Amino acid sequence: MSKKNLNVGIVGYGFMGRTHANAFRKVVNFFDLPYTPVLKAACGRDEEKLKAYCDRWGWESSETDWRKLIERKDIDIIDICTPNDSHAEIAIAAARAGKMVMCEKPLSMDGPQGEEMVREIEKAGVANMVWYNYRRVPAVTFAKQLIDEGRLGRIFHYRAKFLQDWTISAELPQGGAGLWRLDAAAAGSGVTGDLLAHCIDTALWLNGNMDSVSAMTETFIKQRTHSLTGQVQEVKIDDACAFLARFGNGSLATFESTRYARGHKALYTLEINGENASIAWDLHDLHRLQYFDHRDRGNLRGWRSIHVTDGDHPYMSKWWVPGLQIGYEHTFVHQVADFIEGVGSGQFASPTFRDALETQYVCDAVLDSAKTGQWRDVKHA
Ligand code: SOE
Repeated sequence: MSKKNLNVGIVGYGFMGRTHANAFRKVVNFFDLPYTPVLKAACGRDEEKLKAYCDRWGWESSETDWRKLIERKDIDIIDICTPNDSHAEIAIAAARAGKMVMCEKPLSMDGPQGEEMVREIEKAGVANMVWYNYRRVPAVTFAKQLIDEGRLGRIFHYRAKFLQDWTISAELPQGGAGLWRLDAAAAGSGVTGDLLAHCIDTALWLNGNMDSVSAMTETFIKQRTHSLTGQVQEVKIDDACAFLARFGNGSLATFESTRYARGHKALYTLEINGENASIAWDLHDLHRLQYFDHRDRGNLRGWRSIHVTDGDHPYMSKWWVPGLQIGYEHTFVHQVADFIEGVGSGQFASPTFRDALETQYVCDAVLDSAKTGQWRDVKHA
């Protein structure tokens, strides 16, 4: 490891490649960290696009083969921003080479593949993390603090949704840049692994382990042209998924995700109802946490809309002045900050690969339940 610097080698330059590069660049301007991330090298197959990406974001060098990137002695962290079907191969090779690994969500194509990744990363003993960024929206982190303080009391209900509408057109192809999310061979699953995985990660973090699930899924458009082959092929992903869940703490939950909710672009909402208090959060109003406390004096009781922008709110003392809000991109900055703090302290920040495997197990149980029409128990990592 170069002194005081952590040299990052990123694989992939799409949407996530941009969010991560932005976070690696900005983090030291706002956070005092034990190491400084350096944008050392970016890797991708298309040389022209790679060059444009490096020029725009300031990556010092480039590689067109991720194996070469991993072999490089001057790289400390491998950051994986590729489609889901390549996470395992890259992460395992990186771990074996002694690199720290940051991996885009979901961890893997399924639970068994995730288990192999956890085995390898833990054997290598390297720092590791999966980019479930919504945990690090200050309002969501604040919700976690309120729950951990016991303010909600016994939890009865957890409710989450992630709604989009970008795949309604039957003309939209599957496969290739961006659209690999519609191709089961590259994505593993549809909304379950792509969107519900976010909801599940947050839920496990806020509300503990899930015991069992009962799910239904649907694929509304059965065939789409594949961008890479030009052939009309069967669509094998789930376009929509809804499931019921029982948590270990006795609470009941409902989860829903779809890419067919006309009018919704990225509506992630969650609500938790406890004996004493409830909280609600909405990605479209991400800097606010809604809070209701039954212990307030009766005639003053009501939902408070807390503007999570004060210096004593999570992460906010690092940014501007109270009242000025931050947004989506900052969740990635927080993730880098926590990762680097974890490297410094030796206490790896969550979600580690092992934490993310738990989400994978829930996804597996959900998909299996939808296929069999049966309740399924969730395996635990
Ligand atoms: C899909 O449209 C997507 O980009 C997901 O892949 C991301 O994880 C989510 O944060 C936003 O939506």
